[in-house]
Amino acid sequence: MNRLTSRALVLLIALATAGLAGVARAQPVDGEVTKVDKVQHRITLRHGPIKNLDMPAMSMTFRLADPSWAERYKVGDKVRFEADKVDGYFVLTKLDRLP
Ligand SMILES: [Cu+2]
Repeated sequence: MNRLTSRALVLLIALATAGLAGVARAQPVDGEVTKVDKVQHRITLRHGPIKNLDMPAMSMTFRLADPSWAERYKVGDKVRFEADKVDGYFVLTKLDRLP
């Protein structure tokens, strides 16, 4: 393999890898807290489209990566979050309150 071909191949592999990772990686999404369940540690959000979960805007309930979020967030909070599917459940993996 000549040098140019091998460099092109490396670039192609890098692009393909980045593309695959991009599909699966969670991205920040904006939402609003509409319900907090402090007993079961769930938060319901009205949220925008979640690309990594192939999900349109909707209202739905999430499990929490950090149960203490159920104490720290309240109805009406505007949030920016990341979500993933873990063991068949939709889970908030990152959660921040927007000003
Ligand atoms: Cu949803």
